[in-house]
Amino acid sequence: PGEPINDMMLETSTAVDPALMEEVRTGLQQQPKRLSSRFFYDAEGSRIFQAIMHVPDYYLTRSEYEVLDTCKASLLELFAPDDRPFELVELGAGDGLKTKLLLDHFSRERADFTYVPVDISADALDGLVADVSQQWPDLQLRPRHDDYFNALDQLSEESDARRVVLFLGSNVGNFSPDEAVGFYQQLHDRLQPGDLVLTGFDLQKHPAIIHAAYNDREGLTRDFNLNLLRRINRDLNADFDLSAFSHYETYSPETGEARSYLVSEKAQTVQIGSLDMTVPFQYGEIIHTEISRKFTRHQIEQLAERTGFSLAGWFTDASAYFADVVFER
Ligand code: AVJ
Repeated sequence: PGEPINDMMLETSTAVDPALMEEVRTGLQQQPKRLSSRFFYDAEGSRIFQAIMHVPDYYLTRSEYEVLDTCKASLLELFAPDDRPFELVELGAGDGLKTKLLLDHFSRERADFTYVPVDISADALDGLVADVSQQWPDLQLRPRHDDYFNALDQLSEESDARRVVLFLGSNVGNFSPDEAVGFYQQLHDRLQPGDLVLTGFDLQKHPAIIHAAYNDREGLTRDFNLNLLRRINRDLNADFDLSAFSHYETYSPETGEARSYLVSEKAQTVQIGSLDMTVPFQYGEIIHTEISRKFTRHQIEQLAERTGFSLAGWFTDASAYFADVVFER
C-alpha cells in the first residue's frame, strides 16, 4: 500500500563539491581539455599523495626534510631572535613529518610559540590536531578550519605576536607566475612589518631528475592523476573507463614547468550523469591536470621584490635540489 518507493529516493545524498561540478562542466568543454589538480585531494587522492612522498623518484619531500633538519636551529634563530613569542601559521595542514620536525625542535628549545595549522579540509585538520596534541601535550595549538586568507585576516585581530607563515612542500609550484605574485601580495596585505613567510621551493635541476619525480617507476603519479577520473565517476555519476586513459608527463627545462596530462587511449565518449553532459574524446586527446613549477634563485628573489618582501633566509639541502626561503614583510 501507499506510493511505490522511487529508486532515486533511496540514494544517499553525498555532498558533492560545487567547485568540482563547475570545474568539470567548464574544463571538459575547453580546448584543450583541463581539470585542476586542486581536485586531486579526496580521501583516496590524499592517501596516494602520502605514498608519493615516500617513493624514491619523488625527491622533493626527502630534500625538504633534509633542509629543515639541518637548518632548524637557524630557523628558530630567525623566527625568535630575542625569544619573543611567535605564531607559527601553517597554510595547508601539513603532511606531518616535516612540520613535526620543526615542532619537535622548537619545543625542545622551549620556544614560546603557538602552532596555528590552517586547512580547508576538516578531515586533514582533525587528524593533525589529534596527532600533534598527543605527541606534544603542552604545545599551544589553535587550529583554523578555514580558507588561508580568512584565517590570516582573523589572526591580525587576535594577537600582536610576530607571525611566521609556513607554506611548505612546493605547493607554491602549482601557481602560475601571476597567481604566485597575487598570493604573496595578499600575504603582504595581511601581515605586519617584521612578520615572516617560510616557503618551500623546488629548484631547477637536471631535467631527467625532475621528469622522473612526476613519472615514477611505481606508477603512483599515474594513479594520482587517474584517481581524479575515479572521483568524477563517483561524485558526478560519470562513466570514465580508467583503463582507456594513461598518464603523460613533460618537463621543460626552459620554462621550469612539469606538466601532467591524462591521455585518451582510444576514440570514446564519456557520460557525466550529474551534469547531463556527453564528452567526446579523440584517440590521443589530452586532459591537462597539473603544473608543478621549478624555480631559479633569481625568480624567487624577483618574487620577493615584486611583492614587497625582503629575503631574510635561504636554506638548501646538500645537492641544492630544494630551497626553504624566508621572506620578511
Ligand atoms: C603537493 C603540489 C607539491 O607538485 O610536487 C606530486 C603534487 N603531483 N606528484 C607537486 C604532486 C604529482 C605536489 N605538490
